[in-house]
Amino acid sequence: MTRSPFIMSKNQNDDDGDTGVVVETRAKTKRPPLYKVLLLNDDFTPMEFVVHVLERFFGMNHAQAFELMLTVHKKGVAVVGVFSFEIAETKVGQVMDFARRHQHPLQCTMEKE
Ligand code: TYC
Repeated sequence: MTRSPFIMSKNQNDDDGDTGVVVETRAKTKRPPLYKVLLLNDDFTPMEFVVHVLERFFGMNHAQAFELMLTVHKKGVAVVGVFSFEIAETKVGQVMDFARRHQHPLQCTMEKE
């Protein structure tokens, strides 16, 4: 008798060595880690310079940039964006380089989220 996938006779027990459990597998595609870019307060960098940095490198409008600058000024530090490692590293480098060229002590760092 043929082993129909639909009809199993009394004598057929489907004893093909497996347990008949269907295991659904999903490819494990891990999302890449994200990094927070942080801006630190200091007593010397002019407020308008920080606002300009946030507009120029983080795509904020003037109102958003001013508000976030004030948050850093009052709280000491704030997250200004969350990016992949490469983008975060680039942003930090751009800010640090821009601040250094203008002789301001502004500090920008990144940390894994
Ligand atoms: N505290 C600075 C001042 O009073 C302004 C400032 C804000 C500096 C944010 C750095 O990340 C900073 N001029």
